[in-house]
Amino acid sequence: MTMIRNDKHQKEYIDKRGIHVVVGHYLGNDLPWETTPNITNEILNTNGYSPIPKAGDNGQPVFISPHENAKMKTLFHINRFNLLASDRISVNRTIQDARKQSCREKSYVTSNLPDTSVIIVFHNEAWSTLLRTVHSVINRSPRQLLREIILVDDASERAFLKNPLDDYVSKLPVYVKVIRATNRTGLIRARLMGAKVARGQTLTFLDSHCECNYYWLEPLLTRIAEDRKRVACPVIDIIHDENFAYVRSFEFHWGAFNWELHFRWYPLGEKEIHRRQKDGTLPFRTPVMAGGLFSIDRSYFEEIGTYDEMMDIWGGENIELSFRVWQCGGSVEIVPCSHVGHLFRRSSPYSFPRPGGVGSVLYTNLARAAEVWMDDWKEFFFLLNPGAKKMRKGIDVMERKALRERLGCKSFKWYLDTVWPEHFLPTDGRFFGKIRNKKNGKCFQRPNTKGTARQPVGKVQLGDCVFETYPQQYFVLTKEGFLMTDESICLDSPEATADTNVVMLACNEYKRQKWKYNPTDRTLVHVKSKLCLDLPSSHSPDGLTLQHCNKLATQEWLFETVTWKTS
Ligand code: LR7
Ligand code: MN
Repeated sequence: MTMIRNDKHQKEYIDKRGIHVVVGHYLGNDLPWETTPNITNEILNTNGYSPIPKAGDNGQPVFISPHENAKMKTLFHINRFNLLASDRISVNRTIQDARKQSCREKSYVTSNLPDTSVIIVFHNEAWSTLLRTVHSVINRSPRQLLREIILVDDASERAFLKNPLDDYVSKLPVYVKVIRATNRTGLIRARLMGAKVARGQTLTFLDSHCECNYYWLEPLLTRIAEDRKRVACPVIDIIHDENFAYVRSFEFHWGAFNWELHFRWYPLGEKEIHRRQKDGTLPFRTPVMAGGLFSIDRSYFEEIGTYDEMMDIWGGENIELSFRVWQCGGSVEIVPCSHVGHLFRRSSPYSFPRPGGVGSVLYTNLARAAEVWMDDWKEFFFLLNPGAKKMRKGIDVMERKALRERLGCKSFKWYLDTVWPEHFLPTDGRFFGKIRNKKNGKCFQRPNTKGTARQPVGKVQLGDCVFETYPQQYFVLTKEGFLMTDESICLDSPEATADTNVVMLACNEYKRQKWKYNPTDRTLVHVKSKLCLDLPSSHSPDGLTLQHCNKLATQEWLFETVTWKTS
């Protein structure tokens, strides 16, 4: 079985001390959980919910004592989170109000807002996490705005998710409808089943392991009331997979993607930060939504073509919906006064019961999104992702292309230029390719990603140039002089003095990251220090350095274009 890294979710940033911090991540794998020892059907079908008074209250972590370690570890495998801890926390637990002061001062007139149907799809979710999601919605939403909760069971196998669930929700003070897929259909089609029966003016989607914070719903619906073509997402806080602590997340990140079309969080662009300095409660646009948590006007959802029904199981639908909404005249935004916690896991607990497993499912979904929405850039995606290219022949996206036509949507170039000008994809005015040193013939190579940090931050190495497609050695040089590569990292010189190392760091649009390539003498000059990029030195031997310009071959760089467009 092939292992693919599907590192989808993470938030990370360089803090004031220059330390790289990862605050949430998701490392999917396709290890069959069946190989996990000692999980009997009896354990799987037992609802172990047995809350201990005050455990986890106020979003505090719950720790399991060492003598229960073995039990904890066994149960951890079932959902890939600490089920024993979750089962000890009340489904009605309190959490800390994660809003900042300026948000708390806002008031909302609920009578002016549209109501919503909350749609939660699940496959083999634990009782405690699923019901904690439901109760957090009920406890922290104004009753007038909560039309109903729709639970869509995507062919779960657990006994407690059948009749016991129906009985339990029938006694809740809010109307909760449970509908079921007879066969595993995947989260995208399961959400469509929910949307079909929903009656609210808006739809609000949540994953089945969330905790809604205080006043989470009003700010989202306010944005839609003002403009029905807005898709509103909350700030996603972190519920810790090991101890269920509710951890407030950063508001200064937006969602986008990397060269593999995997969702990524990146620090907000400079313009957006600037605009928000006056008022930190202002919603900000996001090029892509995370996917699981958002509100949308119900009729607008239908108008723009709901989801691509041919997308299976998991993945890609958030990219597709985001491209579609932006390119077809709507907007996707993050509303900083709305916070919802989501349980982040490091791997996926469920099977992908399809030929080819997670890889072919995800790549097919991504190939569909690319084929319909990315114009020229789909060729870039397929060039760099042979796994997706393999799926390309087998997909039929005629209907989705017709939808794009019918809606008169804008180009992907418009999307990049307007919605995500900070992007690191090649474009017409940019160099894209390999950078080779004249003296030793070696190529620029981005730092290896090691450990938990996903953005490949570190000193820049040279490697033997690879002739085949090799994204590690591909770089973009923008007209403005930023030398960037995948994952939004840029060539930077923290010291900006002679004989110090250059590094790849999160792109930040500051002068320290600007370079000027001089095609006549082939130097790459650091704009701020006027120093030249050079090979490692005895003083700084671990990577490329800045040195006084000396016209030697070690300071000559050959830019070799890689063609990515067919036309
Ligand atoms: O076959 C399936 N059927 C389902 O009903 C597979 C999953 N599901 C359910 C599942 O029970 C859960 O409620 O679908 C939901 C999402 O699945 P997760 O929680 O395993 O996925 P995730 O949290 O890794 O998923 C993120 O990416 C997905 C891509 O398809 C979806 O867009 C998820 O909604 C999305 N989750 C979030 O955006 C939460 C915040 C993460 C961040 C940042
Ligand atoms: Mn999830």
